[in-house]
Amino acid sequence: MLKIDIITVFPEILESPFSHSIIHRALEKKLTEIRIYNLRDFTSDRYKSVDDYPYGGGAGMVMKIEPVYKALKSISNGVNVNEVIYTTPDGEPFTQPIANYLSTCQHIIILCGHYKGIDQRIRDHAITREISIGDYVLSGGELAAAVITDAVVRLIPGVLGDETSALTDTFQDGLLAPPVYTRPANFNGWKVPDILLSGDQSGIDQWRMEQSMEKTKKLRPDLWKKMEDHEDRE
Ligand code: 6GU
Repeated sequence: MLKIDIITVFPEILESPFSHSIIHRALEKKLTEIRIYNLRDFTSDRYKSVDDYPYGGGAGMVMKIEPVYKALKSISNGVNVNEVIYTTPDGEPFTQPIANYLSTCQHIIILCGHYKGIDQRIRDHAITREISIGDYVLSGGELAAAVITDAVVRLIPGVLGDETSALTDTFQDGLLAPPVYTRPANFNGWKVPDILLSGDQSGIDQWRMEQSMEKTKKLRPDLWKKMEDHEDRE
């Protein structure tokens, strides 16, 4: 079972994201375990300080080594940890293949970045993977950790009701998902495409594939090109 340990200076931010819907149910069904650790609990000075001024001067504070080191040591406690992830805007862009891989792990730790970042020596010696969730800056790594955890947990077998539904996600086959519709078939003249009402399953499958391809070409030419290049190589 995948265990996810998250180290943060703002544990409250991470309460709600895992308390609802699919992730909440995964926790209830014990398909995964998520633990939130407060970095301040691993300080040893009376001010519980987790940050300090940067060597060489400059604006902003830097996350100190000792509390992070102590937290990592206490959490891993000799057991095998697959990845120690640090969330940071200068990390590797998070993608569906990374989520797929992480969902196959036994134990991951996510350290939420804060302030101007963390002492580089932790990155050099204790972090195995640095992940960004996009090219914009968040005020802290907590929301990124929540995004990563959500994307990973929903892929764990048994978490989604319909076992096949993660396979039809946008990105899972390199294409955007086709449009979906539900009742009524006609809302004030806004109509559901006839093919979906036809009962012709192979026609429907073909329509969905065409829609996926058209959408991808139009909205994400970068993804489309990647898929064409990939097919050329095979
Ligand atoms: Cl992982 N952290 C922060 N602070 N900002 C981000 C990010 C992470 N990913 C994109 N922006």
